[in-house]
Amino acid sequence: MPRKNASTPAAHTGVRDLILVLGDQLTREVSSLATADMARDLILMVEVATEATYVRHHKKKIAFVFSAMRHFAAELRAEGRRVDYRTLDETGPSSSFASEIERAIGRVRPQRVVVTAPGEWRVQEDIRSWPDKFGVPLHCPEDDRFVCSAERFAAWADGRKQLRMEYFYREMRRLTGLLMDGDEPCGGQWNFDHDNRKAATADLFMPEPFRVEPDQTTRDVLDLVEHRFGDHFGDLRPFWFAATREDARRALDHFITHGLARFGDFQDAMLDGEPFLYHSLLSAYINVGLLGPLEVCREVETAYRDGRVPLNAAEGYIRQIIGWREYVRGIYWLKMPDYVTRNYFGHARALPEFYWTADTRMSCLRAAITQTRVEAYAHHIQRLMVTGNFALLAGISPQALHEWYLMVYADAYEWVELPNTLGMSQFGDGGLLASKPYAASGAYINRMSNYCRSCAYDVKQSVGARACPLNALYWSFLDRNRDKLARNPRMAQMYRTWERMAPDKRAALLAKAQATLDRLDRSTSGGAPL
Ligand code: FAD
Ligand code: DLZ
Ligand code: SF4
Repeated sequence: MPRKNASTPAAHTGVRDLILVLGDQLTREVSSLATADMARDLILMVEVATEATYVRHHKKKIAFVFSAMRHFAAELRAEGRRVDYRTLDETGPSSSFASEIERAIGRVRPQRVVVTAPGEWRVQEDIRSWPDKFGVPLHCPEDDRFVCSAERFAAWADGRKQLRMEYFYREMRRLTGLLMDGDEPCGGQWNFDHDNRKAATADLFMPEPFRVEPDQTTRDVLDLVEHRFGDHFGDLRPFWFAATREDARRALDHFITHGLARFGDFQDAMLDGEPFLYHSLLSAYINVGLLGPLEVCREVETAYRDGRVPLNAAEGYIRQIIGWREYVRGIYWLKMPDYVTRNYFGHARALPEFYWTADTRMSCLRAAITQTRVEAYAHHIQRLMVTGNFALLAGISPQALHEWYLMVYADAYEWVELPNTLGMSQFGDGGLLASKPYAASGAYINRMSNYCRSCAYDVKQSVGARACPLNALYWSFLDRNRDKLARNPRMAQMYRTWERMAPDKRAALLAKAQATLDRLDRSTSGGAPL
């Protein structure tokens, strides 16, 4: 952003509200802007060092957020709004939201600071301290871009023994009217998930992801990120994210035209060399506010009602957004700040080095981590059943893993990432979010992908040098957590199978698992990769 756009004190006198718009609040109708007065209020947007480094985000994530922020500020100015935008070069290497608010208050002496409630607990706590610190009243309207407010979720959760997503989702369907025929769900059924578990085959036609050529604003940001955050994880270029609402809308149209019809069938599939399959790649755009969650769902519903996509695709997609996305946010605000410390299994192993380097002989993990490094993206089943599953079986600290997921994905914000990682993927909350751990042996990955064909390990073997490491790790995970899991009715069958195994077979599996974990620990301190 050119220096001439920076605001001077003289340009912003007589300010009523100083409205701070955060990097994930890039929505024209966001609550802080909804009642803004063009003449008397000043919008503040700041690129700050702490947000880029509180975890060392993937380079592509920082570039995406900064570029989207700069484009958004330019759009607001084009509408005639007064915007004070501070680039990272202007705010400096130790800048934070608090330091920039303090400076702005000094510059323009507003009557009030206004900011839409932030998405993360840590930012909320910081903002709450500002009235005392800076002596200016604060107004923090709710973030109404979500279907379900934190209060509504708490009321729904109150008195329930189990918080099952499915029941919450039905309530959201009724509330929004999405895919409803009167009081009944379209097709007579709420959930078509059983139709959505097809494995992909390499001869399927794959849509190309929607790509945007970087404009000058994005190119400036790419140079900045390379210069300032060159040592962060991940490849910065090629960079092809949409950074404006207009381009994000085009990405949505592209997905509905080319991907949605098969989204349902192949939602859980994985294919070597195909990082995106029929996924929408919209999470980063929705999470910063370039697209509205309900806007996306309504377009998907229209595609179904027009006969362009089958019901299982539209329902499967809408469930992810008004079901899972809203549900994990509800859990986050219901359970923070303690939630982040939960560790049901007491897992404490360090994150393996290969989560950064992809240097592993396990083809499934190599593929998921390589594409994470290159694209700042992996689809849900890769996150849950490849990187998440391995960490669960190997007893990796859920907090270390949480930090990794928060760093490496372009769509990662704690409110959505933490419940998915700690709750869904690691069962760290002891079953609040998931009814059983998402733990699987190599057989699952072999069924849902073609990774095993190119792997150094043999998925059919459980012991021996070439055995797929996940197989023995799976049984040892069950064995060591018997007291925590055996009474779970959804785990009963697996425990019966384990108990029926011959004692020498069980001993061999446990010995193999221990050897794998020893090797993993040695590889983390410089030994040969697993
Ligand atoms: P699609 O497969 O096309 O799904 C459509 C949309 O549904 C997504 O864009 C997203 O908005 C929503 N969605 C789907 N699943 C979920 C879910 N479980 N929770 C919330 N929203 C969902 N999603 C994030 O947005 N940010 C994260 O930091 C994040 N971390 C995750 C960590 C783990 C361990 C796991 C298992 C999942 C995580 N997810 C996260 C959920 C999901 O993996 C991503 O939303 C999805 O992969 C994004 O890709 P997509 O847009 O192509 O999604
Ligand atoms: C993710 C992010 C990054 C990398 N940088 C900024 C920034 O410099 N300025 C900003 O306003 N927001 C940024 N964000 C998004 C914030 O981290 C996000 O708004 C908070 O975590 C609240 O959810
Ligand atoms: Fe992954 Fe095991 Fe298959 Fe290799 S054999 S790709 S480690 S599941």
